[in-house]
Amino acid sequence: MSNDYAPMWESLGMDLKAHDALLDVLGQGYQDIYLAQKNRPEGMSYFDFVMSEVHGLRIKELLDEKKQNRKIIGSYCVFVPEEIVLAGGATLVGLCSGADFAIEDVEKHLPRNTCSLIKSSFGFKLGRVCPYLESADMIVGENTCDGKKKAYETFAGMVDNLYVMDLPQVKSSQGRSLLKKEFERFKTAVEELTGNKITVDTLKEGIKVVNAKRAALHRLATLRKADPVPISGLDALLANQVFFYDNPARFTESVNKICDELEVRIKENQGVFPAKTPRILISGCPMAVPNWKLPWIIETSGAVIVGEESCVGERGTRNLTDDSGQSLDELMEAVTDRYFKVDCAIFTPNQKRSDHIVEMAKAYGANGVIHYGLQFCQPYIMESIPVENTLENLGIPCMRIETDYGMEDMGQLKTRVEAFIEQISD
Ligand code: BJ8
Repeated sequence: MSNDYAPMWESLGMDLKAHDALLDVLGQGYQDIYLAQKNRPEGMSYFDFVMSEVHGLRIKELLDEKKQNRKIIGSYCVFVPEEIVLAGGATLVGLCSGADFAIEDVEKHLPRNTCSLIKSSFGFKLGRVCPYLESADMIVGENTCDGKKKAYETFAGMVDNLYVMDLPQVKSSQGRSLLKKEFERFKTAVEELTGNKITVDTLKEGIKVVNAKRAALHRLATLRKADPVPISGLDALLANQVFFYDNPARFTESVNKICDELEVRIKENQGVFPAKTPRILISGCPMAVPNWKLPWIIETSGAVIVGEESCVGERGTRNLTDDSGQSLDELMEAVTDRYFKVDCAIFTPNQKRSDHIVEMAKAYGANGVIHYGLQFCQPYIMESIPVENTLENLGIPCMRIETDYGMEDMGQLKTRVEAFIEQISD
């Protein structure tokens, strides 16, 4: 990334030295993991460019938007409705939580046994290395797992623009009505922040834009059902990660362009790995940029990932929002309906998630499922046992992995993954 961005980062109050160190590690990781892959679709060069400019050009674009009086809203969870943000004339960005940073400082504020994702969100703030966080006019936290809920209480003392959204934990009518009320409250907060009144037309337009992004990812997902698979799991994961950062219209266009290319590949029986390569479905905790550890291990151990049952994946993008409502209330109901279907492990009971995992394993022809749990993430780790039982009862092999963002367990993970791949290849 060009050094010309240094004044921009400085203006955001970032720690340039620490940020340089982060970019060096990121750049090297990207080189070793992404650029070292073979047979990548040409369209992925767009995502290579996005990643090379993720703290540069994209931040400049956001700051240019701010100069035009457009507000930037940062979020840590797929429950924050982008439809409402866009309808209010603001831009939503995902906040980085995929790498360890400033761990010693973080552990002054959080217990050691906190999941890596939460620790990372603190590390990026304490280390002053995330330009998205520093550009945001509003940061939205949510009451999901206990870890996040309590962490936001501390986080509120580190930033002056934290907005916390309450979320239900049960899919009951009371739960749905809480979600609707919280979305109404969020709509008002967005209107107050931007000074723009959300109307039927702006909300319809917001829904259209976000649906188009999701539909492009649905198209990409469907193409991964082919054998040989036309795109690696790593590349598909990257598209799902960039979903949270990029300009929505440009993102949709770029994903659709890749899909056009993949359709040709499928017609020509061209794959990124040979036909009959063992196929894996990943399920579990979200993988935020630059958390590529497990997919990289899997795809360098003789298997290909064909789907992600994850918030950075199908759990996050599965359903579209109905845009046929004629009044604001009807549209808000539709937004609520759409998000109420997200089957995060914080819900109890959460049978739908197991059902979705089974559905996905079948639809994508997975030979096995790897359940990915971040250490100390109670909701997903607790749920991984019934998920494994459900899958095994149906004859779908499943392996449960618990890990963090550190690299110390790479060797051990690789050995386990290789053994699992051998088991499902028979
Ligand atoms: S809707 S998955 S994005 S909350 S890994 S912080 S659950 S202890 S991230 Fe999530 Fe929204 Fe749910 Fe999706 Fe807690 Fe677990 Fe850490 Fe987690």
